[in-house]
Amino acid sequence: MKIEILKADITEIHVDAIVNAANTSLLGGGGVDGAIHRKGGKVILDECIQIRNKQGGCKVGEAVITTAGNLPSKYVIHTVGPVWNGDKEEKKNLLAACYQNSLELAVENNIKTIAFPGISTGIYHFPKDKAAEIAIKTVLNFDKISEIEKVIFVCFDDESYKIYNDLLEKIDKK
Ligand code: AR6
Repeated sequence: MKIEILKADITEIHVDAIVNAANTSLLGGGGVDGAIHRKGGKVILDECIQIRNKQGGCKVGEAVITTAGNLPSKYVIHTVGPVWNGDKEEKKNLLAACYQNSLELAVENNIKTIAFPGISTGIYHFPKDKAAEIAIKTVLNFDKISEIEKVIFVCFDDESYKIYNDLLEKIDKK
């Protein structure tokens, strides 16, 4: 498995699946969620509504999958990150669960290349450095990671891009 760090808009990435930082309603919102629904078109929302009707949305830490409409990827994996407040240890575990469950869904759907945004690091205020550490650790420790060919961490700002690069450099040197 290869790890790549990009400073980019995730809606423009050509991979099997991009991950969306959604909310429990699955009905869209702001941030990366808004961008994905806007560019992907109505197909994504329609499939999200079908999932809602079946299982009542998506819980924090869990993930669901839809096709990707007009986006260059084949699928969108929607996961719901935790809001950074209250019990911080619990929130860290829930963020790890987002990455873990997204990867599980990827393997189940034969997805070989996947791009993650910084789940919870926008409107949900999870500290960017802690979130990046959890993201990288969870990916590297995923038991079926050999079934994935490439994981891209998509950073939207310079600060996140530097955090991911610094962390990966540290790991390389170990
Ligand atoms: N491509 C890549 N990354 C992006 C993009 C983009 N187009 N747009 C934003 N980011 P956020 P959250 C980054 O707020 O914190 C929504 O309303 C952004 O800089 O999108 O998990 C949902 O419906 C940040 O680093 O998601 C939920 O209600 C990261 O993506 C709520 O926001 C996540 O920021 C979820 O909040």
